[in-house]
Amino acid sequence: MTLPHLIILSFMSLTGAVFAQNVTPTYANVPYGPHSRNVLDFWKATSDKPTPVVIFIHGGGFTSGSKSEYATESNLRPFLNAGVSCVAINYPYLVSKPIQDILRDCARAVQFVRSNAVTLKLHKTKIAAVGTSAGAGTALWLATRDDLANPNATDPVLRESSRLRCAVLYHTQATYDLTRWESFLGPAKPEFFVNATTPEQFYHFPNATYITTPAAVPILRECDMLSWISKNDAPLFLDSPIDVPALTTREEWLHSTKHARAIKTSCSNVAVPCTLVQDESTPPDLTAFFVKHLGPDGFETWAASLGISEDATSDSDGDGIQALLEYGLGYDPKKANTLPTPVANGADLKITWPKGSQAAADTRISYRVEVSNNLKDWGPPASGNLTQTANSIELVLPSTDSRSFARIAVVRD
Ligand SMILES: [Ca+2]
Ligand SMILES: [Ca+2]
Repeated sequence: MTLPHLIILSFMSLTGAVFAQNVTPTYANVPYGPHSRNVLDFWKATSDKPTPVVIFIHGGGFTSGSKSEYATESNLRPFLNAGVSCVAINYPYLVSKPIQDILRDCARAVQFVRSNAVTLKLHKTKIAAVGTSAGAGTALWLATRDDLANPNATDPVLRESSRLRCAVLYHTQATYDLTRWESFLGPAKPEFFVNATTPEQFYHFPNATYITTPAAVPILRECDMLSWISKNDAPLFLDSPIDVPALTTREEWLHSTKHARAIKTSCSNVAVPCTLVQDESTPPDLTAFFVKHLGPDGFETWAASLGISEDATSDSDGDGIQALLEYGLGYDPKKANTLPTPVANGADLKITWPKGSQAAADTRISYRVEVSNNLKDWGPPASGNLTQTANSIELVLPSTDSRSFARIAVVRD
């Protein structure tokens, strides 16, 4: 998969002043919800396999903007040529819904795309988002918020995951808990609020002081992406070129690099990969970012070379060992294998798992060994009992330890 560098939308394009050739969608104005702006356009990449998909989320302060801004040849063609399908969404403006509901609508768009993965031949786990300004903040919220999937929902769309594989944010805001902005932007100035949306308009609060009441707390928390950032969230790529130390205009206040740095700090606290263009000495490669997260990984390349399903849980030889584990242990996914069993090691037991050579060299693969005394409660073995080498994992089960059951999982990040 190769992707030329994504064209960064200029602020001009946010005003709709775009005169570029558009790509006709495969499906246009598909409703993903009941509101008139719950519609999306879909462009299918040509492929005989399920494709990754990028969802574009427009900016405009939640008061303007359109999915059509992303329909251009220059934006879409690099993705489509690289075998990545594209979606651009509209979502309701603040005039009809508060921010907390708009964000949910955008999550529904992700869930809707995922619910149609089979029909549209999309890779269910390779859904990325790209957003500008308000769309970037929304993509950040989608990338970081706990999964909204509700397995008990009567609506099948809401049973789907709302999570993203990765997200690219241009001119993003750090959080839609507006009470936190001063903490990373410094004191606000009156000129920042000329023609601004008020907090009452933003959250649909009944009055100006409601934001300071306990009733507002859960709503502010729901909209606070900085607080949603946690371990294992999707990797982020940020580009926020308004890098001025002292903010003087509303534009700078809304799109300052300080927003991106607040995100980056929160990400680094919990080891979420976050690249900020403005803080890199050499320009980071956006194409490499997409290829890393949306392109075939080591397991998929291995599965494709052997002609088996790229579904990690598949078991093409019916030996009860799922494909990802076969990859991790270097087993043949087309021939029945048996898992290692413990052998005597003095008074102790010892179990040795092999590592597949491809998996052992795959930086996205790790091995998780757990032990148990009842096959119900599992936890890590005592340090010192586990030895990993380049081609095997050896676990000692001491006779003095009641935990005599062991299991291994192959983890793909
Ligand atoms: Ca999170
Ligand atoms: Ca096998």
